[in-house]
Amino acid sequence: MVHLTKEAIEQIEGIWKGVPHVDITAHALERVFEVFPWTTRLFKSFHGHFKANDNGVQEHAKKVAHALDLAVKDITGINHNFEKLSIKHQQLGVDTHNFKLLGQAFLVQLAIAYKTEFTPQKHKYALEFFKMVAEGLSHEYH
Ligand code: HNI
Repeated sequence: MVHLTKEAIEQIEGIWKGVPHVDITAHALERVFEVFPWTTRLFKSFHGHFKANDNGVQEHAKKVAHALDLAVKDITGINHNFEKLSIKHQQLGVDTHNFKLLGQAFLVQLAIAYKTEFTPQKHKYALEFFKMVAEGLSHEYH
C-alpha cells in the first residue's frame, strides 16, 4: 500500500477535478486499445470500434470514469472499495498488467489536457494514483 501525504491527496483531487471525466477516460481507452492492441481482446461487443467517440467506448468510459470518481473520493479506501471490481476483472480474464497500461494512457491524456501545467510533480502524483488503482483492481486476484 502506497502512503500518500495530505498534499498528494489534494493534488490528485485537483488533477481529476480539472478534466472532463468521461471524455478523458474515453480517450485513454482509445489510446490503450491503439497502442496495446491485445487490450481489445475482451471487448468483442465493441465490434471492432475502438475510437473514443464510438458508442461502446463511450458507454464503457462512463463506467470506468465513475469507478475512478469513487477512487478519487476515497483514495485510501481503494483496495476495499474495488474488491468486487477486482473479482469481476479476474473472472473476465483481464491480465493485471493491463491496468498499468491504462494508467499510462491516462497520464498521456492528462498531459495533453494540462499541457505545461502537467508538471513533473503532478505527473508523479497522478502516477501514484493510477498505481493505487491498479493495485486495488489486482488486490483480489489469486
Ligand atoms: Ni474494466 C468492466 C472499471 C481497466 C476490461 N471495468 C468494467 C466495469 C468497470 C471497470 C466499473 C464495469 C463493471 C460491471 O459492469 O460490473 N476497468 C475499470 C477501471 C479500470 C479498468 C477503473 C482501470 C482504470 N478493464 C480495465 C482494463 C481492461 C478492462 C485495463 C482490459 C484491458 N473491464 C474490462 C472488461 C469489462 C470491464 C472486459 C467488461 C466489459 C463489458 O461490459 O462487457
